[in-house]
Amino acid sequence: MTNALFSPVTASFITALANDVGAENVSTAPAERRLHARDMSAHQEYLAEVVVWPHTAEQVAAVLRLANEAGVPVTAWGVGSSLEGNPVPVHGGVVLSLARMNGITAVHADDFQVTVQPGLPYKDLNRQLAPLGLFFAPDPGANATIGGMLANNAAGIRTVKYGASKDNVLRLQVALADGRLIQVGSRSVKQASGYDLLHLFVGSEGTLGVITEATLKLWPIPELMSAVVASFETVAAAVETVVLVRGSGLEPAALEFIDATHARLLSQAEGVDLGDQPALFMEFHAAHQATLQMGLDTVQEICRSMGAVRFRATTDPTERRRLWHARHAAYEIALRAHPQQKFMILDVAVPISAFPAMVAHIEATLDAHALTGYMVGHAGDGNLHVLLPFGDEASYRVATAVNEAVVLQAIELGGTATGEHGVGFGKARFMTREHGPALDVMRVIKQTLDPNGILNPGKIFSL
Ligand code: LAC
Ligand code: ZN
Repeated sequence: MTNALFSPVTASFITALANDVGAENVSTAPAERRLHARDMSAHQEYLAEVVVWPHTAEQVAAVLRLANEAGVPVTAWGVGSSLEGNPVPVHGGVVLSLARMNGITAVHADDFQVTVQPGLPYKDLNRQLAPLGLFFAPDPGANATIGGMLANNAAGIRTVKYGASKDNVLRLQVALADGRLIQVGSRSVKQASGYDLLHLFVGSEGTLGVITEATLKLWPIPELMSAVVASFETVAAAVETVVLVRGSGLEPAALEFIDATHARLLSQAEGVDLGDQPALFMEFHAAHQATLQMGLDTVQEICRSMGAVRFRATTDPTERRRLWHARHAAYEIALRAHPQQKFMILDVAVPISAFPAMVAHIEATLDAHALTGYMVGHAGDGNLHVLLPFGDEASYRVATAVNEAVVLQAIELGGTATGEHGVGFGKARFMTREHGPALDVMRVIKQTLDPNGILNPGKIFSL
């Protein structure tokens, strides 16, 4: 997409970039540009004109200063695992990859904190932290980078207990459009000092600044973990159980819902027996066996009272890992099952009490369009996805209409257009409806921090 607001990347601009970050960290090769043109969704791809790989915060700041002066757009890139086109360079310009800033800067084990560079994938971080008995809790599934997770406020399966990315960060260093480097937040867990700029940058999708360093909260790896799968005759019984389990005060570490079509699909693909009925996956963490057992007994009682047809609890690590692997890979498994098709991935969230109504609305909408969709959701926090296969222009239009109906219903129920995948360009058209005049306030903030609009243009607001 070309835009009169932006300048093209020129030979002298490339030379200046190479001066700032080193010629070996700048590429205009078509292959590199193609590798940074699309995310993991089916959203359209756009090519940047140049890809750069800075190694330091100062280099990130220098690239932004240069681009700001030249009027060239800059889109930050972690690993491209997002699902709403969030890091796709829709206006061309520079893709600023954080891939080479992927180290741990400092471990503050006694404070349960770690300071990292933004390009470090969270699974790699957790592998390195494991010997210390600590982990970073948000787990979006794909091996997203810390910077990308914070920029999009990614969440995942364990959010119900440990919170989303925004709840697990204390301090950021951010490069602004004009090349300033600022610190926001602090290493203190309690913070009451001035405006909460930390959380302004979290979820801003690279439109207000580029995260160059982050201090994260860590949790002790739980002593004991159990996994539970419970199947129900009806979707309604399964989702009502979700509300009861939350209400019991048990604090599940995960409380996931899958519908019958998805249960069948995952069972075939992963060799885990999930039956062919709507099911809940749960995980419980505890420091003592007795606490864990008491929790499991309560959960079993709740599930039975809701007419569960199967209930299986396990503390066996291999079985637990297989089960969660099947859940984490739900999207990839659906993709493999429909090799000729693409998927639209819905992502809405509602207050937990409205979750049954949200699910019922989705079922009715899919039925009305005679569509198969795979429902899967972080039910414990009211977050729901539908994976909708489409093959041609006509089925794409139907999927788009279903997405729209579901988003509008989520907003109607007091929820939001996106629980965890962010806005990108996929959800931009719903922002006015969701936020009303608050969207104008967001625009003012954007204008203040990025007056030339060079940072990830075309996201959140509109193309
Ligand atoms: C999941 C991704 C799609 O929950 O967010 O599997
Ligand atoms: Zn999800």
